[in-house]
Amino acid sequence: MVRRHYLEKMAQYEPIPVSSLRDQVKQRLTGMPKKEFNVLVVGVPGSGKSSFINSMIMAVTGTWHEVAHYSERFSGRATHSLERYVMFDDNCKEVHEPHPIPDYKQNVIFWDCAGFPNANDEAYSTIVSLTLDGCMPTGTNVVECMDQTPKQLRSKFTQKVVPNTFDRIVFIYSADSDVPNNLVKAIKSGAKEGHDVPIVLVVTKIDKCPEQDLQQRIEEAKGATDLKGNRVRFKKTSLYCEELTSFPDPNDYRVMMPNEEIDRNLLNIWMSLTDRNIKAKPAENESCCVL
Ligand SMILES: Nc1nc2c(ncn2[C@@H]2O[C@H](COP(=O)(O)OP(=O)(O)O)[C@@H](O)[C@H]2O)c(=O)[nH]1
Ligand SMILES: [Mg+2]
Repeated sequence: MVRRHYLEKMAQYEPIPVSSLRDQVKQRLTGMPKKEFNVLVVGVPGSGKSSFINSMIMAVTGTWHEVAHYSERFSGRATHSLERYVMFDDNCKEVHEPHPIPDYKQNVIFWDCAGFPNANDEAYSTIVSLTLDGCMPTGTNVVECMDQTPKQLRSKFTQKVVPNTFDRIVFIYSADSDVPNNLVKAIKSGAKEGHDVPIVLVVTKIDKCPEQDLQQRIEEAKGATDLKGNRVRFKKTSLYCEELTSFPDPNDYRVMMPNEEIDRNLLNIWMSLTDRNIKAKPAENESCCVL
């Protein structure tokens, strides 16, 4: 009897296959309202923002395409500007291939915005606030804006250039570094100024953090983003990267080897991000299909 209960309980927790989860995400993306769904991705340079954007595409399509430029450390191409990426546009597939999500309306947009660990609170929170207002044009050099006063910034960016509002902020925190508390503060205060955008925390590079430090860093990052105890708006994962997932043959045109665990984490992030019930302030015992 006890054993039967145990087995029933275990069956309840049996994770669904990654392929079913992927189908759910595709359905979710297809069924989204027609208007743009804008996601602002912030984090310090090198935390994995570009890798996150590319990995979120790979988790759904199964193939690697460098949509957002990554590995700036090695190429010397540090992106310090605001970049706009239409997720699953035609760059996510080969020319001769059918689209991996045929009825998807190409309306999910990720914005890659560099943040800085010692961000001067005021300037950076104004930059976040102006971005969320839709007043920062693509390509704006964020570093050059950092030494300006909020007033100067507000008088410089007065025109609304992004027609829709932002729906989510993803804060990328790399587990191999200290929590950039100033940056988190600046993002929170910029997001508050009349926007009320839900913040989702993604802890990356968990492979680079010793196990004994990982939990402490996660708790610190959750504390900073007010997400203690929340499972829906928080996910820890490694991302697709040369160090972990490249094909053994460096000339392999596929570049990255699919990885079930990374895909499961990222597909769950897709489900949380696109959950319509997520409001700016987390409800108590918030739940979503975290599988
Ligand atoms: N080991 C490891 N490396 C990662 C991970 N995520 C990203 N990287 C690497 O970290 C470096 C910086 O990533 P990138 O996406 O360019 O960061 P960004 O500056 O925030 O856009 C690149 O070399 C990535 O390949 C991860 O989870 N594990
Ligand atoms: Mg980048």
